[in-house]
Amino acid sequence: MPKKRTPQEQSTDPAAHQMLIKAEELGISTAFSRADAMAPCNIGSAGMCCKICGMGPCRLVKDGQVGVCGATIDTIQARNLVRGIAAGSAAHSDHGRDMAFTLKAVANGTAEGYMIRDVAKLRIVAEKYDIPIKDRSPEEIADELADLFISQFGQQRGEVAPTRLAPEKRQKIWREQNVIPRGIDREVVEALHRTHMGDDQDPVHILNHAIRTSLADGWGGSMIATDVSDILFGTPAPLLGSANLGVLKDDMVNVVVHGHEPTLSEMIVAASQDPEIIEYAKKAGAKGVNLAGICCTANEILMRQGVPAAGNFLHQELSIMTGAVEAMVVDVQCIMQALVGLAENFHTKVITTSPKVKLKGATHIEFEEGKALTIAKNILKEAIDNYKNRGDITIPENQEKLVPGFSHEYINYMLGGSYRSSFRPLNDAIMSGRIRGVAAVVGCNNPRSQQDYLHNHVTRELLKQDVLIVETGCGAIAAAKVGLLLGEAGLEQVGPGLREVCETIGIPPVLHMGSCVDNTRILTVLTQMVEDGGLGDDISDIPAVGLAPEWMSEKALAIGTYCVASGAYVIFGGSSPISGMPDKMADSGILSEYISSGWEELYGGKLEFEPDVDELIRKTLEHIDKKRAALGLPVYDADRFGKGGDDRMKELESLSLAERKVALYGVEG
Ligand code: NFS
Repeated sequence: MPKKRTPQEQSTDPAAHQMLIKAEELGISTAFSRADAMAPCNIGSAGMCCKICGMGPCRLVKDGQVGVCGATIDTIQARNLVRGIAAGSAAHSDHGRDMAFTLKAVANGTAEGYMIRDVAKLRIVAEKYDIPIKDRSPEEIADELADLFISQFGQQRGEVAPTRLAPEKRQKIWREQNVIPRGIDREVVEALHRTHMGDDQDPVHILNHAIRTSLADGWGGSMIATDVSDILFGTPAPLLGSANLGVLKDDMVNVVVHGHEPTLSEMIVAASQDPEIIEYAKKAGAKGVNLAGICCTANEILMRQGVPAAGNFLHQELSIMTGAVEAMVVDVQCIMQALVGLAENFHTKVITTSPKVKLKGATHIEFEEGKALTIAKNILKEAIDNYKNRGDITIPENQEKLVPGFSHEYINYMLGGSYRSSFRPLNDAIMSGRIRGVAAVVGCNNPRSQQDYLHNHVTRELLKQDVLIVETGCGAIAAAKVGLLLGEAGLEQVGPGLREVCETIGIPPVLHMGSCVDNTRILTVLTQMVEDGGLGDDISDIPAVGLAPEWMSEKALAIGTYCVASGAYVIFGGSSPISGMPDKMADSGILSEYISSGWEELYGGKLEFEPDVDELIRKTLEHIDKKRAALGLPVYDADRFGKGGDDRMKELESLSLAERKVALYGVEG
């Protein structure tokens, strides 16, 4: 029987503790308690089960055992993995497709309430794809760009267009390995075809297609999603936000938007400020409508509008547990089926909005971009009408401020200003050793580990080692909840070199770069770091690592794989979906080894699953130092810069000029 954990063991977040105690008192199950009650199947979780045909499922647990068709363990694991990557790529890319359709509708004036908010970005993106911009209206440019993006999904031959934005050397590697995606949908379909019974059975060949499929996501669908979102809703720049359940209000109608696509949630933000809606809410006895986000929808509207985040993935049920949520509005992805049953214990209405996602028992108000504003207002009116049904509420006080909004464009501007925008100052700081390297700490919550612990522990430990951190997804919200996304507030936790850089530029040591599709911003940053010089000529040369300590979704597998294909070392925490090996099998460990050192040989990046968090941190630092050495950079020395930044300045101020020279340069006179 698996162990039942205490709330403190289930989460590091005090707001979650309060809600988990309430759940226990009311006898309501949550993902936390269900994870405790159900141990994962140790055969399936390790990838030792094949259920792709009706002759099985086959479980390969004995030495030398094969499936009914003769399939070996490595083939089965490769097939399972590529199917997960295909599902993840499909989810991100379908999101990108819908964004491209919205761009087309906006260009043609058929999308109610939408506009092109960032014309500058529209022109920059269009130029990257050789779309003429001179003497053309934003709508004309957007129309052609939308057509180009839409065509990438159904393209049959050639190369998916965004791949040409990668560093030259990277593109050459992809061409040599024949992994450039031909069309976004084509690669997902082919992944399913190849893994149908009796098709591709060479694990290395299957995994080659895993790379191609993931690239269709990172340098395809996801990149399109991010660029179109910025064009339509604005490229993020820093602003002040807040995070955790304390953002819910006891005297307002609370509407939680949850899921992934910004199209509807942005319109709900606009509708919530409409005088007609505010008046409607007041008539219902509330002060107004209070919006809050969960999961990546939270990140989308937090990055651009400063709308507070009620929490990350594992907070979706907990927000309803407050009793203060009139409606939870969901679109696609990461939505737990348990929400409807849970909401029945309270007054919360769960409203589904996507033609692709329905939950039995939920209210369905289907979103159409042609009537977006009207639909958004109708949804809010449903929520307001529900305010009178509110019973007892318990809103935890916990909330923390944060500064999100670090788009690639803003980081570029912040490092060099309008006229000299560049990543060179960042490269210089890495070259001098003030910054040891960069780590992306991204991805989900997983109720099998203590909520937020791995994200924040890894982040804090790396900051002490002068590693600059960029974050997206639920990881970013985890950091936000403990104040790591604030400038000064986070700085006492970081090493002296990094601290000095952060103080000089005026940034937090942890940069929130957006939702999970916005991991493509990280690809763009890495590409520009290569182009700005000093750190080699490909992404694989940069001292950088990607980490997903609490991963659980197939989208995370897709992201991890496209980062590897782009040249990054990627480490996942928790369990590996391909770890299982029957005792003493002849080719034991072949697959784990292949996605690590095998892929490293081909792409310079590697994928590993590391359950031990200390080991994960050690490997991260080791890799950063290995890349520094390969570039001929000075060995990282924590004491080289002594005390950093403002601390150091205060010390120096108290010295005479001569003493200062000695202190600074080690020279007398
Ligand atoms: Ni990413 Fe966003 Fe969160 Fe994981 Fe789900 S919300 S797309 S998949 S759980 S980080």
